[in-house]
Amino acid sequence: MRLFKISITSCAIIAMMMVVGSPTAIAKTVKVHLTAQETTVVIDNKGTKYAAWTYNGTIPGPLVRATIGDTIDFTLTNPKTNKNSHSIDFHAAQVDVLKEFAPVKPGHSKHFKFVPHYPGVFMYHCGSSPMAEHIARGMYGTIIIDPKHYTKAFPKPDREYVLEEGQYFPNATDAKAMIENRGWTASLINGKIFHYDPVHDPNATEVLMSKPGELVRIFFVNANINMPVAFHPIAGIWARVYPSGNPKNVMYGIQTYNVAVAEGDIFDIRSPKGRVTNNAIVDHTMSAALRGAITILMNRPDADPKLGRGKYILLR
Ligand SMILES: [Cu+2]
Repeated sequence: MRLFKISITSCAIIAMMMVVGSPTAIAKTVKVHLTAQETTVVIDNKGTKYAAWTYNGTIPGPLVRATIGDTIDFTLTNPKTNKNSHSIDFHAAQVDVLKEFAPVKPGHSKHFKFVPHYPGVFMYHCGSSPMAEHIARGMYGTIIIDPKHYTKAFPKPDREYVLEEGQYFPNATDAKAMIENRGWTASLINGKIFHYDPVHDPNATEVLMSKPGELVRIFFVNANINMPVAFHPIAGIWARVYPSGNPKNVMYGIQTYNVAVAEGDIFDIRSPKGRVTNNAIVDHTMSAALRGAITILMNRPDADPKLGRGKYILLR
């Protein structure tokens, strides 16, 4: 009887694979272990140090990625060497804010599971008090929940990149100023000012790349404390924008899209074929763009084939 059940299950899985053409459709458990680290990080291309609070030692925290139907098996560790309580708030989860998202004291840890019910791109962050300080100091990241398969309206991209924007408050201890939006001096893209912009910062060494005509998909999260983001690709147009990254939410031919605080969206862009072009992907809000929120996307035949794939979708 047991054997019979197993063979039925196997047949069902094989049939499912044939329907969607991808083994990723088999539900799996994705183990995620984040450790709160109160540490020093570098926040620009010349090596300026900052007293950060992080997940696993980086701003932003690690990229978490799963497919609809998967189970996220999550653990947060807050080492006893830390001075503060920390927590996790996954925007992809439907749980209890007073239980799963509750603060974890130094020397303790928290474990829970959830099954995401919506595909898309979502922020995660620390919700411990004062939340403005925990996020401003760097306790945020991105979780991508992929749909089970691509469609005509949500095609498979040639390259993928994750970009997360944050406000930089050099006075890390003034939570009141953060709440009142005073004293922020720069914008961070994936944790650094002008991270991928050698045009405005000669110390920048990285850019995003694609080949002319390729479809580039950007997973964008606004991790600012108070400022919406006017997300615009200079010298290009968003071919499609998917609010919250859900393939069912699709808009075409968008020049600038307003991304609310704590919103994540997917942006597709395709460069012209047959010529070298560059885009400057900006937060068109001038106080953000000219203080760090510009990212160069180079579209050229010799684009590094590693970039925008595998572990190189969130460039450190
Ligand atoms: Cu925290």
